[in-house]
Amino acid sequence: GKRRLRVLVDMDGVIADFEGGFLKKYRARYPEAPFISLDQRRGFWVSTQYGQLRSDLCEKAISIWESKDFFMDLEPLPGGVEAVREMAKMDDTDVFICTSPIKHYKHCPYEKYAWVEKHLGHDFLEQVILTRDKTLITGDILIDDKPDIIGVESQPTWEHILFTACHNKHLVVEPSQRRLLSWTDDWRAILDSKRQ
Ligand code: BVP
Repeated sequence: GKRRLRVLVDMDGVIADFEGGFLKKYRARYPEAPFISLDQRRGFWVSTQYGQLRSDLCEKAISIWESKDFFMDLEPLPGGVEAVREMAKMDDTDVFICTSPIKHYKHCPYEKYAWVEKHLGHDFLEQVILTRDKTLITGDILIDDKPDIIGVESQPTWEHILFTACHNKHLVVEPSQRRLLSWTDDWRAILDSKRQ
C-alpha cells in the first residue's frame, strides 16, 4: 500500500503493568487495609472500586499513583515492549505511545518519558504523545484497555482495539468492538486489516 499505517499504543494496562504495580505498592503501604485482588477488579477506575469497598480507600488508592517512582517502577506487561519494537520496525508503519498523564503532574509525566527511555530506548522518546484527550490524535488504530475513550472529537479517526485487562475481561462489549487478548494474540493481523 501507499499510505503509512499509524498505530497508537496506550501505556498503562497495555505495555506497563499499572494494576500489578498499584496492588503491590498499595498492600505494602496499607498492609491493614482491605484490597481488591486482580481477579475481583471491575471497572476502569481503581479509585472508584476501592471507594465502593470503603470510603477512605479511594484517597488511599490515589496516594499510590501520586507517589514518586510509581510510574517509573511499573513492570512491562509480557510481550508489550517487544511487540512495540517489532511494530516500529515494520515497513510503512508509524507507532506512537499515546498515554494520559494524571493531573497530579509532579512525577507522572517525567516518569512516563523515563519509562519509555528505559524500556524502548532514547530514540523512542520521539514517539511519545501525552494527552488527556486521545480523540484529538489521528491514527488508524488505538490499542487501549479503557473501554470508553471519549473526548471533544465525536468521530475519532482511529479504530479502538480493546486490550484485555483484569478490569475489562468480563465486560460485554459491542460485537463490532475488536479485542486484543494479550500481546501473544495476533496483533499483526489487526494491523494488516487496516493497511490499504
Ligand atoms: O495515568 C493513568 C492512571 C490514571 O489515569 C491514567 C489513565 O491513562 P490511560 O491508560 O487512559 O492512558 N488512573 C487514575 C485513576 C483514578 C484517578 Br482519581 C484510576 O483509577 N486509574 C487510572 O488508571
